[in-house]
Amino acid sequence: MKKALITGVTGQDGSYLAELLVEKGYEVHGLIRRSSSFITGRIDHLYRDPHEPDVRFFLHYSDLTDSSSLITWLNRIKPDEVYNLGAQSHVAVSFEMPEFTADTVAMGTLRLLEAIRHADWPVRFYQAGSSEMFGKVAESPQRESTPFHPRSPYAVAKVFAHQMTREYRDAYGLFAANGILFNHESPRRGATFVTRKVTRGVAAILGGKQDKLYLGNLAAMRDWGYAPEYVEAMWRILQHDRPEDYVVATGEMHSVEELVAMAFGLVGRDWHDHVEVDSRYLRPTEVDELCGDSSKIRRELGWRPSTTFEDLIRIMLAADLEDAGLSPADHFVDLHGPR
Ligand code: NAP
Ligand code: G4F
Repeated sequence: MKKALITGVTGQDGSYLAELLVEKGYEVHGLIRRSSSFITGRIDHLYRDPHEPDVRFFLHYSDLTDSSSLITWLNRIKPDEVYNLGAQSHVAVSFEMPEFTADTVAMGTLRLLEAIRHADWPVRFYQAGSSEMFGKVAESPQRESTPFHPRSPYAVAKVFAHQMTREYRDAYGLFAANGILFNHESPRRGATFVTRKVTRGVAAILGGKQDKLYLGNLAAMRDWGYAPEYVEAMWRILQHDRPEDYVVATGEMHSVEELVAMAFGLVGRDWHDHVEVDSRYLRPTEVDELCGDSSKIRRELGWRPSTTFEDLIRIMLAADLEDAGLSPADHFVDLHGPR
């Protein structure tokens, strides 16, 4: 039985990755932070499922800012694979908390790499890199060789983590690989990222809980995919016979305005009646557009996305409508008309 260690297991990707690895028969260990409230909502079903007594899923307290606990758990668990997904992952927040963001994202990765460097068994390491590293893009679509031009403290810290992962691979021969993942979303997406903010907002408006949705830059363009498919890419990257870096993306780009029009359109509403721009959500420096070229991972590892932009918004909106006590069947309209 293979063992995996996941940082950031309570987050969107950590929860889907833990599910995937448990399904594949791994013994899965997740590191969680101490909090005064419950933070395991996305993974409770794995931890507690009484119908799956064979599920090997364990949680341990740690923090990417705390070397000693990282070293302790690495050496106690002796994982075959380490997935470093932990991060202060909100770009806008990183402008307000640059030091904590760098400590978690940049130094946290280095702490983990140092711990692995001293391990006396073979460990495969996955680093959760981001398309934000391309920032003010030098070419479009972006691929593995596109130069980085980060535009936020978060992105600068991710570039450090990416380059440090490459350095440990080259200098010490570690099996250390970078995924460069473009935006990926799901019903488990944090509520303050734009896709989820919009789908939750639509559900709240239909439920009569609010009338307006306040957003920032509607012109920004992103390449949005479906998170469960992206964690499959992470796993494939670590199963390859050599450590490499891969762009993971759909290759399709949409604006925030298109996202908003789609979400309101799916329930027969005109977004102009509900959306207002609030300058508080604008960023000091913005990434105007991101679109990924994932031909390397498609060619070498056989990974490809299958969920379309419309289906992604439908999946998220249906989940948020249900959460709000509304039936998706009663509210969705057929955007395409009779076929
Ligand atoms: P997320 O939902 O925000 O989850 C982040 C995770 O990191 C949470 O489990 C969080 O724990 C944990 N964390 C935060 N600070 C930490 C610290 N100091 N020590 C240890 N853990 C800490 O993010 P996600 O969307 O799943 O993304 C996973 C990773 O992929 C992140 O590294 C992110 O930067 C990167 N990424 C994401 C995307 C995307 O579109 N989703 C794209 C490219 C790269 P708490 O629950 O305790 O807060
Ligand atoms: O949903 P977002 O906050 O995601 P962003 O900044 O692209 O970052 C996400 O994807 C990265 C991968 O490229 C990850 F590395 C990172 O960890 C995170 O998961 O914002 C998307 C776009 C931005 O241009 C933002 O300015 O939407 C724009 N936007 C417009 N109004 C808004 C809002 N973003 C948020 N969060 N909230 C708004 O009201």
